[in-house]
Amino acid sequence: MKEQLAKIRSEALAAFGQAQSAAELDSLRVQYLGKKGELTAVLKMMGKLSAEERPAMGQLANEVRSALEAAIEAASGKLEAQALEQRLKDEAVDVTIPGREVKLGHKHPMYLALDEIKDIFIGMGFTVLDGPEVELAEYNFDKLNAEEGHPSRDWSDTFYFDEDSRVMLRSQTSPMQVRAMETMELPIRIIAPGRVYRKDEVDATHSPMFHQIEGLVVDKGVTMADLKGTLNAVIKKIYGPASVTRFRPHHFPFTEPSCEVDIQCHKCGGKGCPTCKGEGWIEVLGAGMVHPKVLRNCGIDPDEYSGFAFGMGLERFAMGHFKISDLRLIFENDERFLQQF
Ligand code: 2U9
Repeated sequence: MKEQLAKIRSEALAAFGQAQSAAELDSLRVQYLGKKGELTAVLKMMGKLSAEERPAMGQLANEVRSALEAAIEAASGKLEAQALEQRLKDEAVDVTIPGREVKLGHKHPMYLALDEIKDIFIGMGFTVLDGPEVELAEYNFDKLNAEEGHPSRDWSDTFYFDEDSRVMLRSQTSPMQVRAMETMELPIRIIAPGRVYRKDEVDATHSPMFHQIEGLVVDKGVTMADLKGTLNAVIKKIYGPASVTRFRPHHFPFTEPSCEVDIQCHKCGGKGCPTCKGEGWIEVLGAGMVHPKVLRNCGIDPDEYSGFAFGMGLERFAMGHFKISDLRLIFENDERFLQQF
């Protein structure tokens, strides 16, 4: 038995010293010290010894167990230290490596342009409204005096969702003004910017989705003079105090009378040049006095109230403002383009 204990001791100590991992060490512990372990098996045989042999052998067995336990403890400490060292090595951070540049974006030129225009109107007491892009034809056309058969209602011009041409992608932001007239308290001073959709082929000046900013003022005694005064003030804020405007008669179904507003070309002073395509004038807005029928359609008595409305294409404004030559650049999201703003 003495020899057996000595053999277990020397074998176990050698094995513990060579263990490569905590798991290996644990299975060695089970092999020698576990319930069915080699040392335990020897200890179980202790009962078969004579009473004289037992104390000395018992002491020896306990010494072996203590030695084994101490060796496991030492090996485990060594393995832990090795593992820590390895982790420190693997996870070492080289603080001298240059960092990766964090690229920060910024507002899209369309939104820079929109912010500029919004600020001007907010400064004049207007409220900015947002509304649905999926609209009812009732709001997009009927209430705006564009009745059945109006060319803009055609399937070739408008994105409809249903056979009956009732639900559509709005082709103008005007339905928002209808909703405002139906729900807001008078007087009203609002602008409604947002996306609109028309079945246009993509080219340098057209896109099936673009942005409009429309505005509406409704109060008692509003006249064409208010329209001209307000729009002239806005145009001078955008294009400078020296800018010259021209109001040309036009037709829209929702306004009567209607007009288009031009600014005199700032490049040639009205003589005609490539910027104004030889015209001397650049169209910037459409506008008019809200048609009495439209007021009535929206629950407002045209004998008591009147109003003016206006509209502009935001891409067109941004292209002039930032000297963008092709509308497609605005939507392509090429960083080389976007970084210029
Ligand atoms: C209501 C009543 C009247 C909105 C108006 C325009 C004139 C106009 C175009 C400019 C270029 C749209 O982006 S564009 O294609 N718009 O010229 N819009 S008056 O009139 C309204 C709107 C709503 C209830």
